[in-house]
Amino acid sequence: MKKILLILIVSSSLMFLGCAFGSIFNISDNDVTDKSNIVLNSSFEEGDIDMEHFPFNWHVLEEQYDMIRLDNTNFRSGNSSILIQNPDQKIALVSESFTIDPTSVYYSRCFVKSDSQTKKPLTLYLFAFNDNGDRVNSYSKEFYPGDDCWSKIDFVTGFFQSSATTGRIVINIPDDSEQNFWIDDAESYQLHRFAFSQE
Ligand SMILES: [Ca+2]
Repeated sequence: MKKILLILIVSSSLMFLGCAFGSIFNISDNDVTDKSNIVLNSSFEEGDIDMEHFPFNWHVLEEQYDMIRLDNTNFRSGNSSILIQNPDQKIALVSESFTIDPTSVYYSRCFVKSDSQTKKPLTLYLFAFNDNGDRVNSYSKEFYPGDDCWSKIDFVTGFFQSSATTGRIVINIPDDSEQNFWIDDAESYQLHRFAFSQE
């Protein structure tokens, strides 16, 4: 009973704070090698490079469309990444939705690169929604890209609200018109399920 109570207390705290809990579960790249990434077009390989077109299965506000395109000269995996050119406003890059099991632990990550050290952070989010489309969980992590190399942002999440059924990855790019930003391999993996007492 004490164990169940402890789980409930930790669960309530994390839901309230809406934070990730990497300190509880230490996840490495090896933990996802036999798992399936659930984010569609996570490597930004699907789209029309010749038309400098937007990648399939990702969304952005219509007025920001022209600042974003696929790039086949800079990529971390495959043959392309997404390039955000000299953004003079904040841009939210939103994935297609995917199914969430609220009793599972998820590992999410993306890789980012910029021309030089940034003063404003780029933020990776995992949002969970219920069947009505209401956001019921929000997890995030900030990162300051720099040094003209690919860097990883990642976090582990769990203890979702029981009503959570779908999720989306969102990448917030800062307004910094002196920078180009590249993003590749924006992924999420379902790792483990929690066991719950049936009493
Ligand atoms: Ca790629």
